[in-house]
Amino acid sequence: MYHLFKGLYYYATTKEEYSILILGLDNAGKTTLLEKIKSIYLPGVAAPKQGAQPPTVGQNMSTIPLPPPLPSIYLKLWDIGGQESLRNLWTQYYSSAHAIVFVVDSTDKPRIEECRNVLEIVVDAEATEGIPILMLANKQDRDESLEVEEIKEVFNKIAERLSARDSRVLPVSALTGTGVREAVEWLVTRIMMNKEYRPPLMR
Ligand code: G3D
Ligand code: MG
Repeated sequence: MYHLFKGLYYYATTKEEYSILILGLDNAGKTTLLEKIKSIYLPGVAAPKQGAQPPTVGQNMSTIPLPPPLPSIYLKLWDIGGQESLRNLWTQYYSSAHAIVFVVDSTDKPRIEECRNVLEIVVDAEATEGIPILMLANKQDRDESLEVEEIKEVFNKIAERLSARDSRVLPVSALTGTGVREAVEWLVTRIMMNKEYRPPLMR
């Protein structure tokens, strides 16, 4: 009897947890995105403001229980610093990640090639094989931003190599929140479709 109750309690209180890595160059908007997602899905968390994000040293992590009507799971979001010196730390997170979000500053045309090269290294890493990759063309609220179609073109070469992979490019503004729910919903659908290949943790 005790074991039955223990089992029932476990099933009633345990949820699947999926880890999502938020990557991209420094200043792309990774921390703003994490803060925005928190403000949408966690009660009482304020939205991020312009001028309020210090450059990320190390990492920010947040675990978010998704509210209905989304599936009852935890998303564990990792925002790891994007400065060149920090990028070699990313690889340590790959094998436990269920999806990767690659944030692009759509207004930073001079660095778009660097962006492409960095993403290429990420998708070529063995430990990211077979997990969904979402590219976000961020800062779409700014007039001078590249259109999502232009960003798609830049990433076309990688996208060809990703053909067998689950990937997508979506326009967002981490600051205003436009497109952020759609991005989270795409991720949730894909990580759950992929759960046989990369199972969630239970907690
Ligand atoms: P990072 O964590 O990738 O390094 P941050 O990037 O989240 O720190 O953001 C870098 C700067 O871009 C910040 O400017 C932030 O407000 C801004 N930013 C992030 N996302 C958006 C967006 O969608 N639209 C606009 N217009 N700005 C954005 P500050 O001035 O705070 O340093
Ligand atoms: Mg940051």
